[in-house]
Amino acid sequence: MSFHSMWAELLPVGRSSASGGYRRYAWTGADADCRAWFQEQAEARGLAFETDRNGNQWAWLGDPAAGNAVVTGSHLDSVPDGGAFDGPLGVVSAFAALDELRARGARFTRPLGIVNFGDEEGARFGLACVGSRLTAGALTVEQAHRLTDGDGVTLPQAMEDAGYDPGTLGPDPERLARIGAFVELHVEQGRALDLSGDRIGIASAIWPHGRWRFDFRGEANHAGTTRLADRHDPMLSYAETVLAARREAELAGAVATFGKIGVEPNGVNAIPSLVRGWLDSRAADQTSLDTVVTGIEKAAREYAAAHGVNLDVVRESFTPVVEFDHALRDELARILGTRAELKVPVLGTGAGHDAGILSDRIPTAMLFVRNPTGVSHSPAEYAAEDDCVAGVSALADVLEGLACT
Ligand code: HGY
Ligand code: MN
Ligand code: MN
Ligand code: MN
Repeated sequence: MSFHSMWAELLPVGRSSASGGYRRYAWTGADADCRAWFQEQAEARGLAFETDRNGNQWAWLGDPAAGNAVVTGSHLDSVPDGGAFDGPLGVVSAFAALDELRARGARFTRPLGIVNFGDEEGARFGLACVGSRLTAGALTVEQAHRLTDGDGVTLPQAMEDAGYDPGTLGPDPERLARIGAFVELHVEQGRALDLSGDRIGIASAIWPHGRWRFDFRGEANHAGTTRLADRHDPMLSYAETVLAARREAELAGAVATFGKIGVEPNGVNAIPSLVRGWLDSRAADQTSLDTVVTGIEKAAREYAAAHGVNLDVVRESFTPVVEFDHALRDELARILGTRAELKVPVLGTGAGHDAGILSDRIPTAMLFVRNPTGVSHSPAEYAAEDDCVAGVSALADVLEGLACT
């Protein structure tokens, strides 16, 4: 099946007709449809299909028990109103690259795995890379069982409702021990390749990044009768903090985003009692990231005090800088560098990935495909089909170089 036809088949799954964006959240109907698509692709190619203890899906050519497997793939879930390419491009390209290698008559000397990591975006339960974190032991079973969505549904309950047994969640060192290399192809979430005029790039590192929750607690009151001087309005402290985040990020050459907010009681005519804001901040190095978050928190505390509002700040997740495996990265550059038409730039990224979570357990690497506008986590996310096909061909070359005679 060609890249184009696979892409066309997956494209409508979980897509909103209103915005054209995706709502493929973990353990929902759209996720089930994506999972069914993955299993269909695997079985149509005669690959051994399995779902592991953490809900990640695997398709195997050869027996992984032989060890030293080469694995490729990504994720199929999305952020709220997300784009079509972030995640699915890596999974569709994996199946298409296998088809290309079979057409070339490549002979595999190592097991080849294709993976769909579950709940990479964390859109439903608020933590990114749940499937790969559990597998790598970077998230405990207790922590996973406490994850709860906006409707109060826990992760175990959501898995059960979707027909999966949450009792199996946990680290999977045996599985990781069988993998010699994981290569994730992903649409670039930025414009470096567009600016350099390249179709494909290789990842050098993932910036350190994290998520912090700012809880501003004030005093609920009547919006129409409470004098301004008598208010303890948490919305004001929150708004001033959002502006401070932008200032601190600019000063440190980092990024900081308040993209999610919760308001109680959330009434038009009520001064809020609670405003909950989630900060996503990332920087090229740890010192800059620490500087930004410290600066934002200091400003937030000053604003809260000025309005007689209480503030609690909770770090909900953090991923330290990921330097991808140098030997594997250089091997990809060697393999791809032999193709005349491809200069192969190496670039860092502020986006987190399953390859980053696994990088301290197994050698991992990433390939990026050009995104002409750089836009991601939006229905406008896009990659030209000829760049996607070039990505499939580059991935096929990499897999051939790593796993075939
Ligand atoms: O948020 C991220 O960086 C990734 O897309 N999950
Ligand atoms: Mn993403
Ligand atoms: Mn992604
Ligand atoms: Mn990923």
